[in-house]
Amino acid sequence: MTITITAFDRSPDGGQGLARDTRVRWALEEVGQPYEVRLVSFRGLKEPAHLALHPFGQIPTYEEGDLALFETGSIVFHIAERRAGLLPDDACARARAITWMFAAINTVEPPILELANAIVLESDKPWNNERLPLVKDRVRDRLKQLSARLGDAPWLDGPFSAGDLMMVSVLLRLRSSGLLDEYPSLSAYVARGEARPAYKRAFDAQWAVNNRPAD
Ligand code: GTB
Repeated sequence: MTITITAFDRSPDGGQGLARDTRVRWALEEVGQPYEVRLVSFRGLKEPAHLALHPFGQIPTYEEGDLALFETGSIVFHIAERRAGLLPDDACARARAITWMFAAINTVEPPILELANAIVLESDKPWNNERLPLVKDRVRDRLKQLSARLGDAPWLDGPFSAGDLMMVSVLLRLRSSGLLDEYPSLSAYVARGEARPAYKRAFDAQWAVNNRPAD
């Protein structure tokens, strides 16, 4: 059955891979599942046809036959559950990998999004200079804890899993802030993720869309 995801018609990052369709593309590439992409404009996101798929008017979405999903955590979990390659067979190891998926989006991603908002949306606010260091320190707290848990291991819990895919995807958003460089083991962890052939295919696919000639 054909799988169709949605992505920005033109991502504001110009193809740096930071929009969240990249993590879904990556998961599909890891399990060797071909997919199609429907590009949506910012206006299209808020139109009824897209809102029927995504109540919050965002990308990405995932369609497979009668099934329509939104939320990257749910989409990546769905892909990982149904095809081999992203979750271990052992029940306990599988539960731990799923726990890391939740940790990525529930515990690590929120302060990173807070930082992105502080930098992109709040830089002109009179209180931003005072608040920004606090927001950065909240990100550092999480990075320190994550780095301590990762230690010298290549991945968070045994072989690469959907937990690592989500965690690396979340951490990638930090690169331009320089904060990741303060934690060399996490920088190396993210680099290992980016070096995976499946990530490269996902990145290249979204890059090509975002750098195609103007219509
Ligand atoms: N929790 C949802 C999920 O994980 O699926 C969040 C989805 C989401 O935030 N989607 C964003 C969106 O559609 C795109 S990824 N925004 C449009 C809107 O809300 O109207 C967020 C994103 C966008 C752009 C960059 N960038 O250019 O650097 C990075 C991340």
